[in-house]
Amino acid sequence: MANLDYRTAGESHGQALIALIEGMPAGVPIDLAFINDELTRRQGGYGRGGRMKIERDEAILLSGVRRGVTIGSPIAIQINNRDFRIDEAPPIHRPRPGHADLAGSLKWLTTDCRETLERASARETAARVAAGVIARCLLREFCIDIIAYVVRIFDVKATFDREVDLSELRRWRDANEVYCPDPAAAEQMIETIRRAMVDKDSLGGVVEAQVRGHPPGLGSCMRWQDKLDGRLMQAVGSIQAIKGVEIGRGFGTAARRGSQVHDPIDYDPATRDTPTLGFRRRSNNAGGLEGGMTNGQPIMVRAAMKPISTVLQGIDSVNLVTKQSERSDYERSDVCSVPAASVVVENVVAFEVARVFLEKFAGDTLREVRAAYNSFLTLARSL
Ligand code: EPS
Repeated sequence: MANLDYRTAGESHGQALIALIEGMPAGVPIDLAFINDELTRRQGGYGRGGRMKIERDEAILLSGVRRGVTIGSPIAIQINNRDFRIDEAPPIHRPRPGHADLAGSLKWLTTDCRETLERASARETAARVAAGVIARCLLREFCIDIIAYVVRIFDVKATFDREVDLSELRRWRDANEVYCPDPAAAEQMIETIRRAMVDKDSLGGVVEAQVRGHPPGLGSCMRWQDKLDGRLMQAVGSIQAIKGVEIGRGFGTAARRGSQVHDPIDYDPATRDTPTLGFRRRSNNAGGLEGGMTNGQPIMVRAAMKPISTVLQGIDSVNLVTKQSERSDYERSDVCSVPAASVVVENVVAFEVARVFLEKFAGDTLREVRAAYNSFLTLARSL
């Protein structure tokens, strides 16, 4: 059986986006409404521009699912672009600093940045979200839950209790347009984005994801390629406009002594029957990952997003045809898409967790995966 994996295809103004997911066992119920809700959330968030008024992202399940349940074959999902005009869209000759425009034009030997930007565009993340939700349909069967939310936009930082139930955290997050669990910070974030809009500028921020309910031992320290922390960094770091990824306390650990960083271990027999197997940590600076493997604590991932590179006021650039100095091109853009990026991070993290979950508990059918999972927990509890 194929390892769980996915690919995406599609251009920003092409006919459609495609997600192709392979290696999903048979027997997993697929929740189409869940996919579409996440696609809608990804389109939202305060600070989005004109394009999102055009699009209505909706997943069309082309294959791999029969009567709402996977049958083990590749799952293809199509999301149509309403703004389909790739052949008519004008050439772009003045690369936007920060975008893929210049590097791509040099790479593909063209003076038309559109050849590159059509694929480099964050439009592609709709397909990643769809794939991530498919993975979550499997994780749900094992009560593994994932959330991501916005913790910072520009200089506004959120303060809230990260350890509350995910349902509560989700309720806080979904109560405002910037997907931030702190309502006071959310208001300031909205005002900050509004001011950037007036100034014809753009803003970045920080997103945080948490995974809970998973067992220890996902990922491996045996081959560097299998370390889950490294895989999460690659998956999250490859999301458009992400410039930094931290696990747990991340860069903050460098400024503390070891005794203040490493999370002391306790054993509580009362929680032995949960997926943590009874082991508890007094803190979670490791972000749930040690040696590239889950240790049973929540996985914590943070991602820094740069300000969007298409800015209304333009940035000094060079016309690739004339080689004269000019301001960068502008058609339309978002001012801030950190809230949308949080939806992408949430689902991209989910896919990586499902991937390592199936590596450990592989099976052609959900029943076999469940049996492998239960058998592992039984053996681990009998240590
Ligand atoms: C993007 C530019 C904008 C964004 C787009 C990402 O698109 P357009 O050039 O059509 O106005 O709206 O994001 C999406 C379309 C999306 O679905 O998130 C870019 O250059 O990266």
